[in-house]
Amino acid sequence: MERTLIIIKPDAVQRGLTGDIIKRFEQRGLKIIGMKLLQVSRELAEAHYDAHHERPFFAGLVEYIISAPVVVMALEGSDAIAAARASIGATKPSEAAAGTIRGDYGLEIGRNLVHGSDSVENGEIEIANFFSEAELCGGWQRDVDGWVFE
Ligand code: D4T
Repeated sequence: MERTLIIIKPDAVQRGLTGDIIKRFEQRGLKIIGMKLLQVSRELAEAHYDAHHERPFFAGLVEYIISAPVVVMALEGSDAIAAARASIGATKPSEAAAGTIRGDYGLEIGRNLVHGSDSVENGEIEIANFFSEAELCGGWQRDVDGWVFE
């Protein structure tokens, strides 16, 4: 089982898309093991996007992610990293396939609605950055698991 951090970004929360986005991941079969609404601090935003520190869009990206509340989720499932990123769609929403979150709701890269971890290692790191151990329900038994996982 893999874990991924999903961030429903400020534009998606402001546009009232939170419920739809959560529903898509749930219906895919990914199991929610942590979820909360929060306003991201500048410090946390800079840590989360540290890989992009030198990029010209870094400052704008940080301002965007701290500009309004986000909903963060820790999701668990087989191939959770790839499955979530496939559901999210290409980074540039105008190029994202129809049926993906970005392809259905977005146009611009700086308003791309959702984040999903890009590797198993980063998933673990990002979840630890956003959730304390006490906030995660890692071991809960979901009754439908046998109908989702072989
Ligand atoms: P995130 O990390 O938000 O899930 O996005 P991706 O994994 O799909 O894309 P990324 O890491 O390459 O980019 C992180 C974040 O930076 C924004 N961005 C990116 C931007 O505003 N301008 C740009 O030119 C690029 C490449 C969008 C996503």
